Amino acid sequence: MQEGAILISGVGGLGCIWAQSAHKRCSDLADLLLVDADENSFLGSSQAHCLHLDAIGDGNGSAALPGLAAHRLNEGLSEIESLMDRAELVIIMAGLGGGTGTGAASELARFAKSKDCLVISIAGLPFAEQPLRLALAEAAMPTFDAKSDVCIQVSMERLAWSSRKREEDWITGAGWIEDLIEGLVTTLAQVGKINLDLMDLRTIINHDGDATLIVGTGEINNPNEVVEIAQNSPLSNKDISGAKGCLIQVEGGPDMTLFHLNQLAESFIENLDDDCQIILGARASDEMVGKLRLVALVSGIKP
Ligand SMILES: Nc1nc2c(ncn2[C@@H]2O[C@H](COP(=O)(O)OP(=O)(O)OP(=O)(O)O)[C@@H](O)[C@H]2O)c(=O)[nH]1
Ligand SMILES: [Mg+2]
Repeated sequence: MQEGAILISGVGGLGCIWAQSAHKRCSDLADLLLVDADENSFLGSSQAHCLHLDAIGDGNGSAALPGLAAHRLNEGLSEIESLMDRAELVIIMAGLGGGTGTGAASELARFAKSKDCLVISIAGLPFAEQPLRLALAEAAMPTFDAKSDVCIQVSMERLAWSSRKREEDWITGAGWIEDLIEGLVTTLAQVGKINLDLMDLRTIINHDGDATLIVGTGEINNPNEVVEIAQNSPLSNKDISGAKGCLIQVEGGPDMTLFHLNQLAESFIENLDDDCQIILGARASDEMVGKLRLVALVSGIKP
């Protein structure tokens, strides 16, 4: 792995599923780390670095005890230290409300920050009809948020609702999470028409206030619709009007022109502050023929 390395990591059952499916889309550009108490989460991922938090020695999970999961993670840090030393951006995914993800994800974020990595987290929040899980998740959320540079909260209810419309499985994130990670990783790891890098990401993240990530994919002939899809994505839970910083990556096929790029960017930027610092990147790839994808990191949002 070269300098500026990206590490995609999943913590707990759902986090590992999300991380694995996102990593499949960009496996030559990022490393994969899976952390769980349940060894079944590691099946089918031969390329993954796995950290097994064997809480009670039966290999089956940490039985809704976040504190124990956090403790086990800290005991296993030496196993992942060299991976963290190499990484510059760490993406952490976890569904909160169980034991492992709730307890260990923020500890992983803390460790990554201690190694000077940029940390972007995706936290799934449980369904309202799971009150105990919801309470555990809400108690853990502020710490996870504080240990991350950007923490995106995904309501699983919203995810499930949009997945039904797409006739896809919410547990796999219905493609939204994969799109977001793939967009982010290709933005930062590959040379595009206009190249962005981790320095640009740091610049935008450093604005005071909240930050969030937004993604949308649509048809090349309708850039405005791509912006609408991005704004209505189940992953964007924050009001971005008046934002002070924005890193935008537009991806398309070889058929993408500067006209498409400008139209998409302008339609998105309209909602932000007049003085918003904007960094724009673009990339063309054969897989995106006929399509446009917008990935934006928006910062300086009023909390
Ligand atoms: N309704 C529903 N919710 C789920 C399902 N799987 C995961 N969740 C939600 O996702 C959250 C995290 O689940 P997991 O990732 O499996 O939990 P974990 O981190 O592995 O935690 P432990 O297994 O308790 O150690 C839970 O709080 C649930 O709200 C599912 O199949 N159905
Ligand atoms: Mg589990």
